[in-house]
Amino acid sequence: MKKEYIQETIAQDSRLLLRKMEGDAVTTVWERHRDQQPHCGFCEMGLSCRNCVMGPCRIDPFGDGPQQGVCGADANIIVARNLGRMIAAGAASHSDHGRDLVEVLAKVAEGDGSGYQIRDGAKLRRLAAEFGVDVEGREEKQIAADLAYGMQEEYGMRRKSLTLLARAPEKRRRLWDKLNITPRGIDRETSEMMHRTHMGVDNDWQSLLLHGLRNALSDGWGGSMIATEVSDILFGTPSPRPTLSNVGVLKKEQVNIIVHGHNPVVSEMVLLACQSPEMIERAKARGAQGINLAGVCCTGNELLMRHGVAMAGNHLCTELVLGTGAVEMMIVDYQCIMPSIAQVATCYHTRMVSTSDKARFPGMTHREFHPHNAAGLARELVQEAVDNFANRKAVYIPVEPVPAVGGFSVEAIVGALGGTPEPLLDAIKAGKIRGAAGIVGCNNPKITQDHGHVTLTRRLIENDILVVDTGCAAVATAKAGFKVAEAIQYAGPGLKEVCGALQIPPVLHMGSCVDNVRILVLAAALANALQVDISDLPIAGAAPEWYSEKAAAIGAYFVASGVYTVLGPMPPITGSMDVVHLLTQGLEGVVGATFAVEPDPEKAAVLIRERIEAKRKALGL
Ligand code: XCC
Ligand code: SF4
Repeated sequence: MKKEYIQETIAQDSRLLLRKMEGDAVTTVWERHRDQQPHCGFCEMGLSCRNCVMGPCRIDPFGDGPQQGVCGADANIIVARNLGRMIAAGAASHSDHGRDLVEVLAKVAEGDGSGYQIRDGAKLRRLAAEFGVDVEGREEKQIAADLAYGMQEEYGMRRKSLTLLARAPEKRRRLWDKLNITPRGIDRETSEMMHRTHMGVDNDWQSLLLHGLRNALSDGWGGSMIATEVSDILFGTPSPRPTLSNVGVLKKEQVNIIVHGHNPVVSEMVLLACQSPEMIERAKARGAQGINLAGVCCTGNELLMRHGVAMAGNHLCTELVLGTGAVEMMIVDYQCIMPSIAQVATCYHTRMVSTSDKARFPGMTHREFHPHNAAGLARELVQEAVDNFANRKAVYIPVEPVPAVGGFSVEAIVGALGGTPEPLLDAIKAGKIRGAAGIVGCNNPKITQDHGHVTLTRRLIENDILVVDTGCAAVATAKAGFKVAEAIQYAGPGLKEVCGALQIPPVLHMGSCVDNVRILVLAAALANALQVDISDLPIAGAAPEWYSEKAAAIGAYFVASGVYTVLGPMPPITGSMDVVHLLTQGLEGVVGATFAVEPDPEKAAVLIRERIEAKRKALGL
């Protein structure tokens, strides 16, 4: 029997597909979430530990039962250790994605990266200069080789601090040094977190949390930043271009292929294959009008940012898109790919293909991508998708797509402003724009899909706060129609005037999850221009529907960089009020920013507005 349950989604396409798939007797994430109720209270509070085999242990939150694990760890230690491992997993995921890109860059430099190439040579040179690589009079491949080598070193133990930290304001860097949280090596900080959280190592909860910040910074200013920058070098730096969003981007008359995951190394090659005249001919010979590539989740965002490829949906849409019966093939790489989706696909004709040696899924065909075979394999897969068009049965595409504009890299934003951040600063100083907020992160079945993102965004732009967003948040607001120039009608008068003059939307799509570093870079540039610290700026971050360990790492590097960050879902820390107080209050006096937790987006908007106004006042604005 069905229990009383929160509304699943505010997105019309999701709602219609969900009803349809119930009819198809397909189980989705929402049903499985219901089946898990009630969630384990110990785990929800972060009070369970299975870090060793003297346990597993749990702490009684009511004080009647045990207050220590077998080893003697108390609630503070267990909660801090669990959070630390969560951050480590998130940092590892982003950074390993970055590593894969550096490997492709190295292959291209060796002349062995068949099919991949350097598309933004100017950016290659800029990055190389930051890494101290000689660029004068040298060929791109030589520069790329040295840059790739320098980046590989960032991952290990040969640095005292990460190279790209130099982009942060000096005040911030001095603070990190003083707190001893300057990240040294990307893998080093993650590895050290796993070490510290082993039984009998770091048993000071505050010291554990500080290392959590260092570990997160190794992601934000290290692994993720490398991922974004190398993606730009290999695939081009994004610039504004129109696109479409929601499940209506699928085309009844065409072969539909969906890419899902995170690393553009796969999706870029699939895009090239879809554009090949030979494949399009093949599709036509089989009765389709063409080949339509669309994305979901972040690899979709990568393609959207650089090529305007349409976006079929965010995290909680990844099962639903298959319910259209219109998808010939879904090609996945890694991260955020629910292991359920191949099972969903069995009800339709969709072929499911996994491509990464480190990410396999039950029921998917595994076809592994490597630089030397990527172009050929992508063509083979597209050909198989085309041939699968013949197996289509009933198709249900219940909505029309919503237009959007993506592609707002820092370079593009500064370009739109005429080459310097000054006009944006002037608008902020004049109070036309009160400040800016970065809205990021996932969907989570604990929150009505897109409700958090859309409501928070609406309230902020209404109040003249510029919104930049990434990841699944960015897809939510695209589907809601906030990402077109006409959306200034929803903005307050000042924001409306500024965005209207620049002909940009009031909500700027800055990319995928690793692209949250674009927000860091923009914030650092604004702080540097004003000669203040990031924590002095009238800005804030929010993750209204986050679910993933990666989002925990992102939130932590935002806060450690000085950005006040409001989370929707509560992280598993309530078992320790000491930890809760440190993260939501104490950190203000340490790094100049804290977390807040507020699942109601209306109230989250108020928190962010208060923060921004307080920062304006402190700056004398
Ligand atoms: Fe995944 Fe990046 Fe979250 Fe979306 S937002 S659910 S992490 S795809 Ni980053
Ligand atoms: Fe229990 Fe300590 Fe082992 Fe954790 S590390 S399982 S608290 S004995």
